[in-house]
Amino acid sequence: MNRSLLIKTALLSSTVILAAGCGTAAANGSSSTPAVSQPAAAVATARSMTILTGKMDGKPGWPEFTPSVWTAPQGSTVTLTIVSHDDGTAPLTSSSPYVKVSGTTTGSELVDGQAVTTVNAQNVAHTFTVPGLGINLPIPVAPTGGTITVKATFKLPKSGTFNWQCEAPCGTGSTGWGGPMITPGYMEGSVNVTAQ
Ligand SMILES: [Cu+2]
Repeated sequence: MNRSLLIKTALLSSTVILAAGCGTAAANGSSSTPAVSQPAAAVATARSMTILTGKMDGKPGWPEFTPSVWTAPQGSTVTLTIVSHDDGTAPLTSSSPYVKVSGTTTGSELVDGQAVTTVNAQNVAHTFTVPGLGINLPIPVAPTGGTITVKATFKLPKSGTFNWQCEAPCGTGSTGWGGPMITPGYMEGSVNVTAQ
């Protein structure tokens, strides 16, 4: 067996152990290496949010994330999927920190399956930004009449209520910072991380 095949086999074995949830290296019988202890609460959790346009939610000019509040347990690793229907841009400046992905386990996010670390400032429609968790996910503009999907994985090491905010000026008023930008349930909400 060549080296890369060995590594593949080892990876497969550990995947099986993780999937089973209760396996050990000894039970697997394929290795004499001591079992690496997994963090007790390394629970994989999936969450999803949808971004509706104001037209869709019945309040023109007021796009919204729904649900705007979700809960996950402390210690979990969350894969968040955000499906956006919004084909309107809310450009940032290219020097804005919010064009960059941060806080994810890979350092990137998947946009329609493609890993990116930044989104072109002119192409940003929204962001999902959680300062208390160091998370920023820029959401690109969706194709007209279609959707764009942003997927990212991050850890939730501490419990508490963490507010999120869209940092792209997608709201009302001359600056785009009014209306939905300052109203919970639209471009603001929270992530509630429950203590284990
Ligand atoms: Cu927004």
